[in-house]
Amino acid sequence: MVGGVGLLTGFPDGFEVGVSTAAYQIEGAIAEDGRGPSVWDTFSHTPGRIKNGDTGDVACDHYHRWPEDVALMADLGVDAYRFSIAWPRVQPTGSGALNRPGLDFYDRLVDALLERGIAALPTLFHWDLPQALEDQGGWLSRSTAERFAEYAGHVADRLGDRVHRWITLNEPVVHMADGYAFGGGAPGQALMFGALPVAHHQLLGHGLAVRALRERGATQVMITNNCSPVQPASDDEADVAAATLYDNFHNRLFNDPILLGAYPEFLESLLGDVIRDGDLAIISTPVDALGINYYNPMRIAASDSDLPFEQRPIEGVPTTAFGWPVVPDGLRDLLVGLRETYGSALPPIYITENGCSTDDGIGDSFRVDYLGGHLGALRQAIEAGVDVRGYYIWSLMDNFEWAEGYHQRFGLVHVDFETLERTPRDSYRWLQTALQERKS
Ligand code: IFM
Repeated sequence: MVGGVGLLTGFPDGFEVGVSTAAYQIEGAIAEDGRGPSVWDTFSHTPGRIKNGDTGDVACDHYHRWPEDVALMADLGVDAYRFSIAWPRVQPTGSGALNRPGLDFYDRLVDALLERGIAALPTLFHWDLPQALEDQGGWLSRSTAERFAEYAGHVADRLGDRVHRWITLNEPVVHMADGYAFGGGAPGQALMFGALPVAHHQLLGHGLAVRALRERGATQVMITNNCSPVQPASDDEADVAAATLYDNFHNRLFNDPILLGAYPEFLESLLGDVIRDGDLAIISTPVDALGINYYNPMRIAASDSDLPFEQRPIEGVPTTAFGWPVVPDGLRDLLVGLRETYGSALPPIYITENGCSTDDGIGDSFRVDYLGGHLGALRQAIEAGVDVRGYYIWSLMDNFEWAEGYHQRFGLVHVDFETLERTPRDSYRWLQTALQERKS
């Protein structure tokens, strides 16, 4: 394939190609214009939490350099931009007074995107909870779900005349696991199974927010779940059981209540009276689409450790700079599997993240191969009848990769974190060619 020629042929008319980012990973300006502290500010400033002691204080300085970033997207030719809104920028303590300059920032961003013909797809929560809410229990507390829906309503009151599509939460499973079960991400709690209420409260917040957004005229509301096809490490009964268990925690815990209105039975019993009457009706308020972030499949074996399952390497495939296995067919298998599991309850799907980290550098043929392979697998899923409407690459540019700091680079655009200079990589040029070809 020369450049990206032919990359996007065979996708349905209107199939959306976009790029994704998240507020804490790119914005910087953490103490500017009235923004309040978030759990990630606290966590990244705690010694030993982040590789090299990195923080998101400056990140890509997108808060000031956003016009350049919008211009990069326009030149690239993408249809849409998925970004997240920083709750503490809009409502510094997570409840009560709004911060007008914070809302103004997103207002200007949305206008600039629309002027360049780029659709705006905001995510309302990508892990940067206002610290003040964490101090009151964070997502372990039911009231955070209510605060989240109020905040969603405030944002829609301001942007809803131009933004009609919303994502409520990003990867609630990862936020629960990293933030509250194992402690590798903010807020850094290690409660193991004690983190389960975080799942329910995020889901409740999602359902309440869907209602708040719809009341304000939203036409497309979705949640983004991180999903992986799960394979047992062997045919051994214990491994098969462990893989099923893992699938329940990773995939079904967040898909079943939304799409089927019920938790898998054993998870419902673990949640016990965290679930109140009427909650599942709220959580299963119909969504218009499902966002899926896919990175790799999981190979799971039984374990005698604190957890009943453990991850095993997938042999014989390339790995990203992060060490994640590259298995494009896993994307097709995941999507076909979702359709088999949920049937007519499965709404249209958007791949809201897919991408890989590579070593520093502008020549990124590894990323070109990665993205080309995954788009090919996606085309196969569509040919097999799965209704997929879009594909968003993680990420527009290198950014703060959570506990890995600036070490893992996912960008189509390279960022020099000393000078903040942006330089398009080869993958950017390759995608640009494909997008130009599609338009001609
Ligand atoms: O950077 C993250 C993003 O914030 C959520 N999904 C996975 C990406 C890569 O790790």
